[in-house]
Amino acid sequence: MNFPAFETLAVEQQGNALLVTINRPKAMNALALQVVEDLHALLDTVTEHARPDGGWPVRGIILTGAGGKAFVAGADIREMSAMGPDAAAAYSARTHELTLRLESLPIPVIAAVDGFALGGGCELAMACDFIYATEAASFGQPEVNLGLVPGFGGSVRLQQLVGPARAKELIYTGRRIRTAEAERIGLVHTVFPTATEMYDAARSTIEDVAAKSPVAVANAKSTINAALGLPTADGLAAENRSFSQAFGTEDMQEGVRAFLAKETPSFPGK
Ligand code: DAK
Repeated sequence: MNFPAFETLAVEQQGNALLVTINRPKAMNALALQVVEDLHALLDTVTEHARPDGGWPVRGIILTGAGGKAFVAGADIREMSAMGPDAAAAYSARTHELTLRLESLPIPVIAAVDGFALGGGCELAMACDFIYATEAASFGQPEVNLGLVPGFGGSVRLQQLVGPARAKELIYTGRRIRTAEAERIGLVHTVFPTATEMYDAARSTIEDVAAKSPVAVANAKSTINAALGLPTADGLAAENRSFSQAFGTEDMQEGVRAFLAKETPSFPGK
């Protein structure tokens, strides 16, 4: 698999996982527009090859930050200070599009957070399927300190994860929270003592997923995302469509056949 040369990303395939590292450690991996554009270019390549029947061995992405101090410390404040309304609108459009693309990928994306995940960094992590973090990580939406409001989906995704009251308290105060609290309120999925253990667990999760039907995993992800925030009856209708479509897939035939034959399934990804 060939990727274009990225100015701000390091990309490495590890088994079935693609480890994507935002690599601007001197600026705490702040989300400059170039980072957003590099992530788009990465997703162009992934989307091209990660179709369930695409035969590509990457079954999940681990998104992280370089340097051990930060996942991402937010939008690049220096770059933002030079923006006028037009540049801000273009930045806004590209960043929103990026989070929607992460959510619509047919494979899971795990945010692996060691250090600061602030502002746009916390929002980028929330656009992943779930967040693994080290004990040393911290999270927050400090935009109010800059006279800003969350602009990268935080007003929407934070309350989906932790509920509106907790989201409001965190956003109104800009307070930074440690991983233990982030886990308690449902923002972080699992906490690890060290970064090594976190990356091992993320890889292991993706290897677990890689043994399953790629079509079923992709459908589960799109159905859960589509059902988010819908009235219950509409969410159930989305699930019904996805469930019935599964009966037309070769993966479902293979999974059921293998179970009845007491064999390990070999999913064709169709
Ligand atoms: N942008 C640019 N540079 C940053 C940065 C950032 N967000 N965060 C840190 N840096 C740089 C620092 O300027 C410093 O650079 P030098 O001075 O060495 O050149 C270097 O990283 C190290 O930072 P510190 O010296 O401050 O290191 P400390 O360990 O003392 O503190 C810190 C680390 C992360 C707690 C602190 O740097 C900090 O508070 N950083 C700012 C965090 C923050 O406020 N983030 C939220 C930014 S607002 C939008 C989409 C998204 C957004 C907005 C709009 N649209 C779609 C329109 C998002 C907005 C935000 O994220």
